[in-house]
Amino acid sequence: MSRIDSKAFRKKITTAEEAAKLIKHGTNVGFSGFTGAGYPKETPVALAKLISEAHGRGEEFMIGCFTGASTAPELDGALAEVDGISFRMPYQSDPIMRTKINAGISDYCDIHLSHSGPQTWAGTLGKLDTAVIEVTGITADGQLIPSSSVGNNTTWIEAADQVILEVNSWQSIDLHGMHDIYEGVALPPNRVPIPLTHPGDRIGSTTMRIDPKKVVAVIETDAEDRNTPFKPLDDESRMIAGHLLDFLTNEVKQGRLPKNLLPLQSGVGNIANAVLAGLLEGPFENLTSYTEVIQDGMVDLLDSGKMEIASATAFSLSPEYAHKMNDNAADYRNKIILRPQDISNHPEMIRRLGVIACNGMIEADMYGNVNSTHIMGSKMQNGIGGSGDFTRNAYISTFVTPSTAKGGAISAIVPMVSHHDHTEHDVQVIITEQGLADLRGLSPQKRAKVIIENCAHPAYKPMLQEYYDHSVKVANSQHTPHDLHQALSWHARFLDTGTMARS
Ligand code: 0RQ
Repeated sequence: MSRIDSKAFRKKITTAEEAAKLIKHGTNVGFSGFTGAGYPKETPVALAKLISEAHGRGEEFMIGCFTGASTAPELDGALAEVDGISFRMPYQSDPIMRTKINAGISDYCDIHLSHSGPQTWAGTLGKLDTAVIEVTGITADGQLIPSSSVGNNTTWIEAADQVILEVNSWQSIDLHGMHDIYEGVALPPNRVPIPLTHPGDRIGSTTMRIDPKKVVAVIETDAEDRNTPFKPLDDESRMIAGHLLDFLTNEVKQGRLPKNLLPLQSGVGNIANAVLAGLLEGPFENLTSYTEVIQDGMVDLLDSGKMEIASATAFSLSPEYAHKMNDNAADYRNKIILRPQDISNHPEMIRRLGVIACNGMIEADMYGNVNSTHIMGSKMQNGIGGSGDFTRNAYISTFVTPSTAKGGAISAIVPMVSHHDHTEHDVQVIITEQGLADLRGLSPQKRAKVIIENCAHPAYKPMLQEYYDHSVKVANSQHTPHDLHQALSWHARFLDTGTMARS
C-alpha cells in the first residue's frame, strides 16, 4: 500500500534515474541520513551512475555532499567510489569516502554537528541546491513523516531550491508520532530560549512541513537501512564500562549526582554500547538519555525499565534491533523521541540538562588533551561528529579507549596529541581498560601523574614516565612541561605500523 496519501505528491512519483538527472555538476546536495539510518537509498546510487558515465565521456561531474552525519555504502560509498564528491561535511565514516578525503580528491570540512545547520543558513558552506530526503510517509495534507533519523532534514528542506523525496515503506509507519520537530532555532540576533527542560519534553510537531512547489520528484522504495551488528562485548570494553560505572556510583555516593544520574550521552561504537550494557546490570534506575543515537544497549535499557526516556536524532541499531524497532515502534514511541540535530546537539540543551557525555577517542596526551579524528596527525579517520558539542558543554565529560591500538603496537596515551580536538579544559575523565583518571581539579602536572599511572598500558608506562621526568627537567618545572623535540618525535617511531596507508 502506498505511503503517499497526498494526491499532489503522488503526481510527482518517478524513478530514481529520472530524479538523479535533476542534480547537476557543481551543485550542493543535502542528503538525509545519520549513522546509517534514514538516508536515501535509491537516488545517490542512480546519481553515482550518471557521474560515472559523465566521467567516461570526459566531462566533469562532482557535487558537494551535506548530510546529518555518516551514511552508508549506497550514499557516501557509491558517490565517493566514482570520485563524485568535491566537498563533504560534516561527519563521515565510510571507508571509500575516507580514502578519497585522504587522497585529496574530496575536500572535507569537519565541523561540529551542531554548527552544520546554522552554517548552512549563514551561507558559509555555499548555497544548497537540492535536498534528497528519506521519509516514512506523506500525509494527505502534504506533511512529511520522518524516518529513522531526523538529522539536518528540516534545514535541508527549507534551504534547498528543489527537493527529492524517497518514501521508504521498509520504515515502520508507527514511527509517526515518535519525532519532535522543533523549528525555532534561528540565527542571531533572533535566537530565543529553547523551551526544553527535560529529555522527555515535546516542543514541536510530529511531522516536517514542506513547500510542495519545491518537490521535483517522489520515489518509492522499501530498502533497509544499513545497520551494522555490534561486536560481541569483549573483556576490554567490559573493563572500561566497569571503571565508568564505579566512577558514577562514587559520584552518587559523594552527593554530586542524583541517584538516577543525569541524562546520558553515549558516542558511537562498541565501547559505548558496552557501557550501556553495563548500566543494565548496574544499580541505577529511572535513567534518561539526551544523546545523538539510540544503540542496541539503549533499547535494552528501555525494555528493562531502567531507562525512562531516550532523546536522540537517529537510530544506530544492529539489524536484529532495527527489525525489533520496526515491529514495536508504536510501543517505543512513548519512550523515544527523535529530534533535529540542531536540538539533540544544541549546547544550550546539553548545558541546561547537565548531560554526562561518554565518547570514544583515538589518543589522549598525559595532560588531558584528546584527539578524536586523526591517525598519526595526518590521516582523517571519521570526524569530530557530536563529540565536541557534548564534551564542551557536558556536566561531566568522559573519553574512553583501549590503552593500545594495532594489537598493542601503539599507545593511546601519548606525550602530546598528534591532532587536537578536545582541549585539557574540556576533558574531565579519561578511561582505558587499565583504569580511570579523574582530571577534575588537577593541574597539568598532577594530571600527567594520574593519566600515566591509571590509564597507560604497562608496556608504555616507563617510556611515558621517562618523557615526563625529562620534560620537567628541560622545561624547568614550568606549568605544562614538554620537550618539543622529543614530543614531536614520539609518533614517528610508530609510523611503520601501517597507519599511514591512505585507506
Ligand atoms: O583502525 O580500522 O585500520 O583497524 O583507528 O579504531 O578501535 O575501531 O575505534 O570504532 O571505537 O572509534 C575515535 C574513531 C573510535 C570514534 C573513534 C585505529 C584503529 C582502527 C578505529 P583500523 P577503533 P572506534 C557521537 C560521538 C569521533 C566522533 C564522535 C569516532 C581505527 O569514536 O569517530 O565521538 N569519534 N562522535 O586501529 C593509531 C591510535 C589509534 C589508531 C585507534 N592511537 N593510533 N591508530 N586507531 N586508535 C556520535 C556521532 O558523532 C555520530
